[in-house]
This record gives sequence, C-alpha cells and structure tokens, in this order.
Amino acid sequence: MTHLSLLARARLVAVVTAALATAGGLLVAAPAHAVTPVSVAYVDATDTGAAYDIGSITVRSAPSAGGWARVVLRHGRPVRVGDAVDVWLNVDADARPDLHVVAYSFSEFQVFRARSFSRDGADITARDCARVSMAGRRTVVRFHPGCLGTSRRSAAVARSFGDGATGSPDWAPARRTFTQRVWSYRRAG
Ligand SMILES: [Ca+2]
Ligand SMILES: [Ca+2]
Repeated sequence: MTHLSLLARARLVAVVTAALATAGGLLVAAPAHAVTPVSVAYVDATDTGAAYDIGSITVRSAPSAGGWARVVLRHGRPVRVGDAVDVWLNVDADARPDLHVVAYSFSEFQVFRARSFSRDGADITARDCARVSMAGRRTVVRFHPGCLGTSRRSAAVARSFGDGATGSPDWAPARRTFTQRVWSYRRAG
C-alpha cells in the first residue's frame, strides 16, 4: 500500500501546485512528470461489470542489471478458474508494445513478441523473458526488461477478462494506454 499512498500524495502535490499556479496567474509545469521513477502505481476504478476487476496496477524497476522488474495487479476478488490477464510491456524508446504476456488462472502462460495491441509475433515463452503468478487477489508478472535488447525504461498496461460469457474486460491504467515509464533497472546510488 506504500506505493498507493505515495501516488495519492503525488496527486495531492499536483493539485496544490495547480492551485498555486492559478492563484498566482502562472503556468507551472508539473515537475513530477520530468523525473523517471523506480515505481509507479495507478488506482483503477471498481468496475462492477468487469469479469475480473483490476483495482490497481504497479510497475517496479528491476533491482539491478539482470534482475526482474515487476508488474503487480490487485484485483477486486480472489482469482477463480476462467480468469485471465494480458499484460503488454513497452521496454524500448518507442510507444509500441514489445512483449505480450498472456496468463490464464491455474494454467500455463505464454509470452509473445508484440507487433501491436491486436497482433502478436513469435511465441518466445521459452526465452524466459517473463513469468506470471496469479494467486489470491494478485497477479504478478516478473520480466527481464533487457530480454530483447538494451532497455532503459519500461512501462506496462494490463487487461483482465473472464473465460465465461459474463462480464467485460477491464484495462489498467486505461485501454491501450501505458503507465508512466520507470527505469528498467534501478540505478546505483
Ligand atoms: Ca477496475
Ligand atoms: Ca516499444
């Protein structure tokens, strides 16, 4: 919850900055967006119509070169049979997804090169670029940002859905919209 409260604080700071800017008649750029963090968190709305609601998404840098970076999703209820999650990762400098992780509860997961949000390339699951765990109310995707090449900064977007006919997909932070980028690998010092 630390990251969520940090996010809440960041929002509060942004609101205060905006209020001061308005009061002073000045336009002040929000400095928070100029700094690349090692962790970002977004609270997602409770979607009663979602098959498998996402309540938050967090992206964290790998602790060191060769380490795992993480995407953590918190869900509105414990995982059930039929729940599934897609996570797209952007690990290079352009705006397009590079890796697509597909996970089904209590089952295998697959990792593809992503050509776009609607089209996958090769199945590269065997390269161990990413691993998934879906347990309790959490989905955790660990990934190697440098799996496909040099990676300085990384971002993620997730979509959950159910196997059954009921309920709609839920995106976080938003449909086909990546989180802010974090450093792929935490920097020493
Ligand atoms: Ca949601
Ligand atoms: Ca990309």
